[in-house]
Amino acid sequence: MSGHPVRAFLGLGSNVGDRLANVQQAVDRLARTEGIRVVRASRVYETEPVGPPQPDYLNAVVEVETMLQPGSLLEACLGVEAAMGRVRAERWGPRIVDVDVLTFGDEQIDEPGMTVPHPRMAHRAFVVVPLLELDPHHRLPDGRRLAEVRLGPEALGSVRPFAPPPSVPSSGVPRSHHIAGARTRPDAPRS
Ligand code: GSY
Repeated sequence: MSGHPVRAFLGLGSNVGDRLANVQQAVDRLARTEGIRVVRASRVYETEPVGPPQPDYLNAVVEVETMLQPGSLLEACLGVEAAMGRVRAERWGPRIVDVDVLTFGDEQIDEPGMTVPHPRMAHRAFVVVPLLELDPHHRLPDGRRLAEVRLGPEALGSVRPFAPPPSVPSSGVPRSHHIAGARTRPDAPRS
């Protein structure tokens, strides 16, 4: 665990079984993970699959505060996937649940098995649209704000609001006055 909480965004997706229940279960499991506090969640969107033909996804983004190091946060996300029965068969194939680390504070991490910010997030409407809801001033590593990303009408049309945000259970990590990567005012520079 690190000394102070870091704000991170996680992408959730499901296109197998009871998709909405899967997204909710992923939020619940994250909230029960030591060192993670789920702060809030975006609405749930139904999204057309990117990749090979497969059923539509439900996607959402959650904001968390975490005391974990990036690698441990990734492990926790993979642990949620495994606990929910995800078997990693086909790389771009259908899945019960997907929990991706999209951002970790302002850090840029490029290690085997972990690239953060997620390298394709700005190209994926199923990430951009829910993340915009939570952090409209979000800055990408190239300096652009997320709101400046121009997604074509086709990409935007592939993402439709489906359900209100999953409920966010309270979790044990205490609130801190200083969250790395968070802003005290929307336009303030990142801490
Ligand atoms: O990258 C996560 C899994 N995934 C998704 C997804 O979550 N949503 C949509 N719309 N398409 C996807 N293709 C893959 S792979």
